[in-house]
Amino acid sequence: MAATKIGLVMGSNSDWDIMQSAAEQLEQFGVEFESRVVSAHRTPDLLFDYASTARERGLACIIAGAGGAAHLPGMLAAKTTLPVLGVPVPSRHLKGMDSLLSIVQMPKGVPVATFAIGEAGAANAALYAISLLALNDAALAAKLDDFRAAQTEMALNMTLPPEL
Ligand code: RP5
Repeated sequence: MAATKIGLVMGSNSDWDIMQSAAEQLEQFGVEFESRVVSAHRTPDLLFDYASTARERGLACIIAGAGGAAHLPGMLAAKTTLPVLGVPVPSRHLKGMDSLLSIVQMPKGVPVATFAIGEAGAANAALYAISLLALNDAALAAKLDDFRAAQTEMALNMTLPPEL
């Protein structure tokens, strides 16, 4: 049977402000997920264990948010062949450009799908994870269609201030 649960991890609880956008999106679609702090440099043993058991524990993919020298998604991808979706969390000094480049510049052979810096990236990573599950779930695919249709409807109904 296809795995239906998403792993949502982040390097610190300070990432939650951003990563809760992913959690909210998954909740909105009724997708099961587990969330926890897993740090590449503070809890490397946990990281290895988390990634190497992810498939047998029934995860379909892992969304990983990290900031700064954001090696968490890449290290997870090194220890599992499940899809790893990396979210660059904005950092204090470099505004997340460091996180983005750390996550996106994986050497050939160990892929990490990289999303936008910040909340949009977190939400889109969740939507992408949902679209992976929807490959084997027609009801979830229909929910994605409805979600897109609602966005279209909203944009079509947008109004602007009257011209001067
Ligand atoms: C990374 O370091 C985390 O992903 C976080 O974005 C950043 C700062 O962590 P804290 O010092 O706030 O715990 O590991």
